[in-house]
Amino acid sequence: MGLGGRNPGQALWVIQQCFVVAKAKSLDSSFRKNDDREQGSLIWLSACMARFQHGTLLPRHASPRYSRRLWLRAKLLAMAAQNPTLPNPLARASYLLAAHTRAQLPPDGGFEVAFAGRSNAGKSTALNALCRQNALARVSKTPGRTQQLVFFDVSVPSKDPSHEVAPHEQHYLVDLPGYGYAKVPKDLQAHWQAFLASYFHDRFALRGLVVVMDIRHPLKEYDRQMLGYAVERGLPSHALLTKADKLGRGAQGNALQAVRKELSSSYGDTVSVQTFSGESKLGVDEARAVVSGWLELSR
Ligand SMILES: Nc1nc2c(ncn2[C@@H]2O[C@H](COP(=O)(O)OP(=O)(O)OP(=O)(O)O)[C@@H](O)[C@H]2O)c(=O)[nH]1
Ligand SMILES: [Mg+2]
Repeated sequence: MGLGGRNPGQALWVIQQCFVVAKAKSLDSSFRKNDDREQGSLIWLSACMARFQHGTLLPRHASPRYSRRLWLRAKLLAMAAQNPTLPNPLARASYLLAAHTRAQLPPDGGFEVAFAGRSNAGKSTALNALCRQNALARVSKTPGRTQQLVFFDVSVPSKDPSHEVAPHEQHYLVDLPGYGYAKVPKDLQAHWQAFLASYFHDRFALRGLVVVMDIRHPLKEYDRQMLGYAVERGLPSHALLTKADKLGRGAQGNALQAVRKELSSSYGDTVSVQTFSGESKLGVDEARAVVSGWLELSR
């Protein structure tokens, strides 16, 4: 029994719905990691569709169980097509520039959210996950990969393409160089520290700070220093306890509780915290909502 045996008209409709999803997704160059499997299913379903039209939807030996699995998968994908996920205003992020000195910073006046954290903590990975892009920020196993303040543009495009977005309407995500990597030469470390301190001190556009910490080693000295900068100037901060996929559920919960307690005793309620994983995508929607809220972006 093939799909056609169930109800050919309905089966064709379901598969056509899958095509709609496939087409919409292929327009979006950035697939979520989890979507790769879905894309595989869609390619497979496309092949089925072609065979459906030629009256040979499934091989003759296809078992009822196999047919049913195909049917269910098609139905789920069609349901997904009817319930599109929430819009992601960060998905349009594109690389703008990398600044090594103050003079290289883009004009100050719009909205910015900075991502800070120890070297190798997972800042660039978190940024990519929020923007649902795999290769926006450079990720590396080798610590010290991000060596400047890297700006990504998430501004709402101007309605009139001949007009540039005004400086006060510009929206950026900023990937900061990781701190605490011993192999970075001393003078470069001193340069970053001074540059970051001045950036935090008087960057008007800065609306929020995300501090990315490995869930297994949270709240080290430099993390506290960063949070201190933010609290000093009344900037809201959000801590991402990342690489949560490396711990079991219970250990994740314990780590979250412990960090929450420490943050509230040191900084009151100005610093929020959540568990996160760039690998399993745990907590991505929650973090994206915080960042988009600070940037006042809803579309
Ligand atoms: N398992 C797991 N690995 C992660 C996660 N996030 C990042 N990694 C890995 O950790 C390493 C460092 O990630 P990056 O995103 O480059 O870290 P970074 O903080 O930007 O590092 P620097 O730019 O060097 O400061 C890479 O090998 C990532 O694949 C996560 O949530 N889970
Ligand atoms: Mg990085």
